[in-house]
Amino acid sequence: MDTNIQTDEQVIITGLDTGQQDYDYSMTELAELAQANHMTVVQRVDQVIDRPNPATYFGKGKVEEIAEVAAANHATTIITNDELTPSQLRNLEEETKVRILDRTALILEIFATRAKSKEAKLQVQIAKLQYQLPRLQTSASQRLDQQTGGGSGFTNRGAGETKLEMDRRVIQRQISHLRHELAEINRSEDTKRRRREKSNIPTAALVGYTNAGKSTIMNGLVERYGMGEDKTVFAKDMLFATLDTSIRRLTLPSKKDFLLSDTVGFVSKLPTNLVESFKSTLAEAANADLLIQVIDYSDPNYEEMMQTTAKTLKQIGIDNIPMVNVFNKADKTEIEFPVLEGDDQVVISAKQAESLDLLVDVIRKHLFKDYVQAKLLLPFADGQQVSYLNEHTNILDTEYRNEGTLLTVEMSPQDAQRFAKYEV
Ligand SMILES: Nc1nc2c(ncn2[C@@H]2O[C@H](COP(=O)(O)OP(=O)(O)OP(=O)(O)O)[C@@H](O)[C@H]2O)c(=O)[nH]1
Ligand SMILES: [Mg+2]
Repeated sequence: MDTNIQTDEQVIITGLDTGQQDYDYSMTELAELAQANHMTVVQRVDQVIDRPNPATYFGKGKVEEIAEVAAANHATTIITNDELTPSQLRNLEEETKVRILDRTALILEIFATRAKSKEAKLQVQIAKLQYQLPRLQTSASQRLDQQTGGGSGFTNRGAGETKLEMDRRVIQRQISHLRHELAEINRSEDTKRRRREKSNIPTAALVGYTNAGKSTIMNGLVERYGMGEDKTVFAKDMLFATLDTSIRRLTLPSKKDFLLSDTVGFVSKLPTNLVESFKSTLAEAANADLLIQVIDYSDPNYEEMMQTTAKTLKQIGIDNIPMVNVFNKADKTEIEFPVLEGDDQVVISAKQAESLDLLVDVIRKHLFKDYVQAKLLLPFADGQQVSYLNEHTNILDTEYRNEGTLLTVEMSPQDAQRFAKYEV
């Protein structure tokens, strides 16, 4: 069943402008997140204030205004730009009589509908339960009021243990159970990853803001350099189209192989629980030799998006991997594709296959910079070694001598070591 099909819900988005630089942008993004969750934003309400009200997030007058705006627009949900404390959430809901969804819960809802693989589903489920855990009180205490005694189904209920404590325990147990399941999956993923590491193939990881075009670039490169296999990934104009990591092996014309990974995109204020839960998915990027940051150059907020990516990478603990910037979707801008200075940035359009080669040049310069050229003299008896070189290295020149074959070869440092004894 397609869980994405829902009836559109009317919502209002609300935010506190405490003077933060990227406030407007984060509100625009909040509206996009709501749309991604199949909601129709009917109004936006802002409050300029020094700091949030600890009890109700907004000031008292504003809460009344929001309740009125919600009622007048038949909004069934009010979305807040920040994650609320459990008591703020409860108080706001009581005072407005409308469901409150904070930014974190909204992102969790989107992730939950998008998750397809077992791993992604587990990760989202863990993050959701962790979000719920400190927020149980309202519903639990309400249920306690309604309790008629007995028949709760729990036989091990100790004396004095409240319904709330019980609910908490159940959730904690669920979390540890799900973590266990996830660990099982990761163990096998780990094994696969280690195997890849051993194979000594350089690895690049696509990272960046959601909807920037990472998966489209991946597909474009797979089509060009993926050795004829149809292994395209899902790419679509929606936030969080990708929630898993896919890895593809690509072979450049000079027999240079590398692995390219495509993974979940970022958004500002990505909930900590979610980042934590998705660590195993993001680990692929952490193990890369090169990060390729994809940027939607046609988005007026692309600089803020770059900052978000930088912050998120830091949050995951990735801070010492070389990174190149790929300014994508240039076809949607007025900008001519300029050739940028240096080897660390490039302007492309994933929709124009030729421009992908500009990116390939950048990748090549980084991933294969340790490659060396050497002249090797292989005796005719060592024909097997020649076939290996033919298959795995870039042979620039071949000469037949009396003593054997003289090859000029470009190869990885590992291969150079392996063939050192043939060097002339
Ligand atoms: N015009 C234009 N559209 C592009 C370009 N690159 C990607 N797109 C479109 O942008 C949308 C998002 O592309 P994806 O490749 O799914 O983006 P992503 O970065 O993988 O996004 P997530 O998986 O959600 O993080 C799709 O509709 C693509 O067709 C480009 O260079 N030009
Ligand atoms: Mg994607």
